[in-house]
Amino acid sequence: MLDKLFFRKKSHEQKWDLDDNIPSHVAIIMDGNGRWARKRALPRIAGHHEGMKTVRKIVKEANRIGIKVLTLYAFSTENWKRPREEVDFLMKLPGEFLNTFLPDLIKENVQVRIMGKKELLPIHTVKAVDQAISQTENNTGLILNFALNYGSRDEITAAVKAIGTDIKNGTLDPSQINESTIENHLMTQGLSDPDLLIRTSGEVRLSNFMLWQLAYSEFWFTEVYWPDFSEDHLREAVSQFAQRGRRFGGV
Ligand code: V07
Repeated sequence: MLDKLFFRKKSHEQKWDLDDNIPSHVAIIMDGNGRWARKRALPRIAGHHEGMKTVRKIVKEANRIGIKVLTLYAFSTENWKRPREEVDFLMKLPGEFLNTFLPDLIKENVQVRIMGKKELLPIHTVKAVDQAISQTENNTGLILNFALNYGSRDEITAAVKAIGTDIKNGTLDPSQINESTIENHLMTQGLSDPDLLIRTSGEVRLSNFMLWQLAYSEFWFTEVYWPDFSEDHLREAVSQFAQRGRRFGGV
């Protein structure tokens, strides 16, 4: 099985067989950029910049594998607590990433999406991101979904607030609330739940990432720092996913 999935198709452009059980939606917590830099006696921002290049590599490979949705945790609601200079640098990365790679992403039919609160983001970041969203909104290939100023508790709080407003307006009765009601108010509306969560750099926790959506997902952890994460690591994670049976609480 591992042979079949991991080696036979490696380095070929062909998509994997339909019955290979490729995860449709893969979510990644891209951790370890700062530690990657420290190991090399470089500033943390050098790690973030290298991590941005890894994003490009992994998007390309995800597309090649046939993954439909790739959600990447780029900036959390907690990341504002970092030093001012680091936050300023991070906020320039979406613009730099898109300046460098958007033409390629368009050629590859990738659709860029964002989830998170736009409010606190600098205007230059919002502009870069909005432009990419509108330029790719009709693309039908891989959905590249960046979590930017995202926190899952924040997302759920906003959903509850909106549902409360619907009730107050009389457009919703509490007896009608079901799981779909909640899903339709989350920032992932229209996307399937992640089949596979990957976290790099050896930390084994969720850090306020997609708490609702990851309820039934498989988790795959690696000690590798995000800037060192390679196409082969992604294939290894996908290949292990394909071998695990998921039961959704059934038998
Ligand atoms: C960021 C690079 C990856 C490692 C994690 C932290 C640093 C790509 C983006 C991005 C975001 C939105 C968008 C296009 C690109 C990004 C931040 C940090 C804040 F539309 N990488 N990357 N954004 N890092």
